Amino acid sequence: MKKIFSGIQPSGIVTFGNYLGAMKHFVELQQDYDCMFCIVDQHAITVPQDPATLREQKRKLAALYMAVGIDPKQSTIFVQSEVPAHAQLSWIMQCISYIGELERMTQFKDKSEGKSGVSAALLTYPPLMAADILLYGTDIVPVGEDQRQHLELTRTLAERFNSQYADIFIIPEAKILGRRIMSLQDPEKKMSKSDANTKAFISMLDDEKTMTKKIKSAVTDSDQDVRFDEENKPAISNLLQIYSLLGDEEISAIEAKYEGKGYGAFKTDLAELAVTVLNPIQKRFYDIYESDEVDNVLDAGSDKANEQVQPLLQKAEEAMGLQRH
Ligand code: AQP
Repeated sequence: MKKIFSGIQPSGIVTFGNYLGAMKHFVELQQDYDCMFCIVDQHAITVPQDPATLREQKRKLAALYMAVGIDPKQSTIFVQSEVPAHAQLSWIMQCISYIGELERMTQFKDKSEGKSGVSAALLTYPPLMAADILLYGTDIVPVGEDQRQHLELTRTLAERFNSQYADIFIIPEAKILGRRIMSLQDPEKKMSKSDANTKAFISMLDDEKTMTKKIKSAVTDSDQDVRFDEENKPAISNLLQIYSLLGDEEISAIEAKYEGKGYGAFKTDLAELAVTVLNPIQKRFYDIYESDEVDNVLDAGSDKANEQVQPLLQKAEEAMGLQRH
């Protein structure tokens, strides 16, 4: 069975962007692949996090993975920092990365722009991501469009290591899961769980009232046509995309349904659809979150992951001369 690795940062509560762009697809993929779903807390601390909140968000993310349908009997759910090999291999990956190629990453540029105290780890985020993926002999990495560039770098680093030291890493393929879901307040910006403007995203744990309010106050384009046109009507196109993914309905069918009806009717129905989809997920979430299941699953997940990564980490260290014998 082919191997999949994918991670989500516990840097906030998972949004519709993370869900529709990544998590929703994981549920189907777990039927056909051996999946490792990681809560990448070491990535999250590349920008400042409140420690208690970060801890809580990790547990919430684990419960959300399960609530959306990841079955811990089929897939492995675990926390990155509980598997030290990620940081160990990350150092090796940093040693073979060039500063220039890391500075070219758009995520680094976006997250460091205009900030004075940018952490070195924000720059070395991609070598850690490469380590996450390569450690498991991953064949396929399902991610949103926003992560394509990091995946390309992972492949470059794996090829570089294989040719300079030892041919031990599988070169992973990216499986791009769909278009980016954009901010509800600025359709030029992607929807992000750490956006300071909470109106910009819908969190998977927003209550009915909050979710409805956010959808109704989402920016729209100047006319009233519910029509998909990313270039000229990016805001309504984004909402159409969300509607289509949530309801598993073709965009053309949605356009036909709202012809001549304007943005108001469309937004009211989109809010209702979002509430209908999220209600059962949230119910499952609270049942899981309040039980021992989260810790039991994470304990078992890190045991399994720690066991799996040792042989490859050892080979990588030996190849570079780090092991004494
Ligand atoms: N807006 C998006 N549209 C589609 N897919 C998205 N993903 C993230 N945002 C969107 C996908 O979600 C998965 C997990 O992402 P992540 O948590 O590892 O990091 P991220 O891409 O930086 O996500 P956020 O929400 O923007 O987090 P913050 O605010 O902390 O930076 C990935 O597969 C990603 O492609």
